[in-house]
Amino acid sequence: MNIKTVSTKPFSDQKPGTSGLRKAVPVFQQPHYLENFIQSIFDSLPGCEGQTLVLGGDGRYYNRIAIQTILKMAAANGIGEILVGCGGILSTPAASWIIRKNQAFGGIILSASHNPGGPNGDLGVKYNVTNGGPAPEKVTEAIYARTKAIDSYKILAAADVNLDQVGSFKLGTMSVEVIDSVEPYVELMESLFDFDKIKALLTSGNFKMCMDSLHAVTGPYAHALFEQRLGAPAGTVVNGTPKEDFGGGHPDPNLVYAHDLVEILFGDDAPDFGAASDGDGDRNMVLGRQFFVNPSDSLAVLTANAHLIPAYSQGLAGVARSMPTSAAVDRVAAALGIDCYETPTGWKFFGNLLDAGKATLCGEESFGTGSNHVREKDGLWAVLFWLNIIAARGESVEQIVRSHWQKYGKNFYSRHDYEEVDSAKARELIEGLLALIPEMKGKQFGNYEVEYSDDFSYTDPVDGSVSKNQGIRIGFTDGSRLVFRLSGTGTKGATLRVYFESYEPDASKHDVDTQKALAPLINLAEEIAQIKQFTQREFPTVIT
Ligand code: G16
Repeated sequence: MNIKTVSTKPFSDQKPGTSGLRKAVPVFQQPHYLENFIQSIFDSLPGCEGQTLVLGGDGRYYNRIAIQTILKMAAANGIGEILVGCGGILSTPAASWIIRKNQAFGGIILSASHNPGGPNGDLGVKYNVTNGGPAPEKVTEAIYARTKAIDSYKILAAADVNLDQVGSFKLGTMSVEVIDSVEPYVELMESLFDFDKIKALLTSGNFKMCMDSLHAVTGPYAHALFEQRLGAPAGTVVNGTPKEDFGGGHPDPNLVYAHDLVEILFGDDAPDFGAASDGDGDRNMVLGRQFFVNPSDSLAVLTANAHLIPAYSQGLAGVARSMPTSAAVDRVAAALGIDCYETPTGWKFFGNLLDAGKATLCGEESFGTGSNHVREKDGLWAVLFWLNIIAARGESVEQIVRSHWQKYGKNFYSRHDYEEVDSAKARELIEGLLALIPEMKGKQFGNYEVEYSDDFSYTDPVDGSVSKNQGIRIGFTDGSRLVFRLSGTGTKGATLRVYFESYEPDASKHDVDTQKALAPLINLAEEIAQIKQFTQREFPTVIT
């Protein structure tokens, strides 16, 4: 074996964010940049020699090149076997499943999720642990510490592996299994949902759906599931061929970036159901005919209807949501008599709760929902969950959500994103709010009286680890709240996220436009945080 040891110097900016290391492609293309981070992962994994790792990504630009480098470095670092998705493709939930199914040591996922791709787009590298979920903070901190001290990396001098054919190869002494990227995931989905019922719905002739894969990784999975396995007509999946630059689009399933789908669902002769997923397939947006389902509501509706799904018909152990996610699911959990956990933003925080059997379903306001079937959020799983509910209840998306609000009340909820703002100014805004926290309690702003204000801190109920500085909360005595935090996934400047929530039990008021219902809180956020001044923006980039 021809293993080369290459001298290198640390880069100072390799701290993993909310979900792995995300940077612009040209940053990753700097000599040694990718290699340093990968070697730091291997150096932080005691006992990885001889073990099996899973490798794949969302197919974005540089995916293939990075995979070849990682394979050669894995071989040089004594990894026993790598399972890699055919074409280098694995959606994030599929990668999580492959790790679990094969009891692998862990996996490396190449994705920058919903961030744009292409030569000037973004790339990301994330390490997932044995449970199939994103590495917890203690692991990412160890990797980061290593990136600051690294002085060399190891790589095998060898030819590239043919990734486009399922089969077994050798790279030095390491085995490389190129596996079918889609089939194991389809089998998993079939084991969870009532495919016969969903198939009857999709082939009834009375129900039309549109799945927009946004030229990203879910295309092959969605074709296999909806059109091939569940009988939906060809053309149900649109933008279903993954492209390295996502067709120039922004693969983020929200009302702004998935506007083509929104136009279809809000247009004439709209389908009954629409859904979109993101770059790596872990997010979902669900739409009914002329009806948008807020992700926080989606989690609440899935929880309230889980008894209709074969995999969850025996009941849920508990549910979990990230702190900024609305409390809609809390009300369902209370009615079901199950625990509801509030974690910081980042799917990694759900891992312990799922492993310990404390939570069965998890969800986030950022278009993420999932369950204990894998340890990542799962976009197509959520779409199938909705289809299964619709098939079982025989009602439209809108009817299901409206009757949910009628029963539990409605949490009016919105998130305003200010993208690519000056990092120093964004930090100043946050510092200003932190300084206000001690004097907030009891303060009166018009009709609003502050009940509490803090910088959210989380103590993991399973391992006792503490995660501080997870977002500023200002809660009012009427139950409404404001949350401010800086995104941990952006790569250009800073992204400020402001979250608004209020509760309305009276069904006769549920039709009010969300932005109107939240206007007093939106104005209050401006008054308290001076968002326009710090961001130099009159309006948010994205309103969800
Ligand atoms: C990641 C995390 C999610 C988080 C989201 C947004 O998702 O896994 O838990 O909610 O980022 O995080 P932030 O608000 O810090 O930008 P994804 O889909 O980008 O991997």
